[in-house]
Amino acid sequence: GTLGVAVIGTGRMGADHVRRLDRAVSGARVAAVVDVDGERAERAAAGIGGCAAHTDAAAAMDAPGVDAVLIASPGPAHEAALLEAFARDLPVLCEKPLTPDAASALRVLEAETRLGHRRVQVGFMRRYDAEHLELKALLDAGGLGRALMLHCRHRNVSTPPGYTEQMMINDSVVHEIDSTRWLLGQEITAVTVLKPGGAAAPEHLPQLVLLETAAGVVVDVEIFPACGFGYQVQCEAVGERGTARIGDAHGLSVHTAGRWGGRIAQDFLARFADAYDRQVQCWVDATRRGAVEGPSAWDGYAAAAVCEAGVRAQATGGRVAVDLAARPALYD
Ligand code: NAD
Ligand code: ISE
Repeated sequence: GTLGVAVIGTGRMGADHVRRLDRAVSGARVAAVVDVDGERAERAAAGIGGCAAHTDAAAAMDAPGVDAVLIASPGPAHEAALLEAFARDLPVLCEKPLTPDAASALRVLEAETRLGHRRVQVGFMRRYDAEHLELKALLDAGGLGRALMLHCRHRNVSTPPGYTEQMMINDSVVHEIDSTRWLLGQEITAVTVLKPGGAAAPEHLPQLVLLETAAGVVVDVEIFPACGFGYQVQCEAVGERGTARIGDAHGLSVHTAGRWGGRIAQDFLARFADAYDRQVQCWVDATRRGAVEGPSAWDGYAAAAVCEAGVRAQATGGRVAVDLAARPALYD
């Protein structure tokens, strides 16, 4: 039957997922919404038949017709919601980051391991983006020979309120950390962060994050959280026999009056709209088959462990080795 989903957190991302489940995705319905801000939850539920608004996640998970949970609250609230879902053995799509630090991510991993089966898909939506999928297929087929480097750029127009320097790693570069692990099929072993100087607050200026992988691939990431002009996610892979890049301008390009140009997306909701749709549709389809696919709690934990090294590298200026627990057999 139709999958009844409780959406936890109805802010920017959660409200977009509510709309997506209600209108874009097949086989699912929004059965309940939750927000600590009750009025926001009411607004999200308005106009969706049979959708109840809650301020408490546990109550929403116990509501009639709820078969699965989509967590879109802020990262620090994810662990509690995940453990509530595990207690009811409900399947979960959890927005990234799984949790904001490695110790809490490991607790989630251990709780899922105790259940004995996978329940969580983590919202690393780039794995569902057409360009990223094409690059991965090329690398997997050996089209560039052995991969040696990735050059990545991650630029946002502006920072949301409360965005901190650490969030450059935990909230933003966590996407490159996941796409590096996924594109290359390797763990990340060390992180270094270089900061160009300037007068503005550090969280508005770009930083360069260097990742090293188990097989010696070097990855550089420019994270520029408040570049002012647009949303850009670019990646160029360099292999022994060539290069391939994704994330250049899409869409209409106009040449007139001695100039040429086109549009730049202003945010992730526009740039990754198709990827979010595909991500949620794949989650709904797998869940209805009784399967759990996509980025796992292990991927969420591994990313958190790299982020933790990254935040230490940011603070100390040194190269920090990643400390990764052994991978439970559940995630082989
Ligand atoms: P937001 O601040 O716009 O919304 C968060 C909402 O959660 C708010 O309405 C807040 O009131 C509510 N909330 C806070 N604590 C809660 C709790 N304990 N239970 C229920 N609701 C609670 O934030 P956002 O930008 O929508 O981010 C939400 C999540 O989505 C984060 O994990 C973020 O990292 C992730 N995100 C992912 C992407 C992506 O590209 N995949 C993009 C943006 C955000
Ligand atoms: C945000 O939380 C996201 O996940 C976006 O994809 C990313 O571009 C942005 O920097 C984050 O703050």
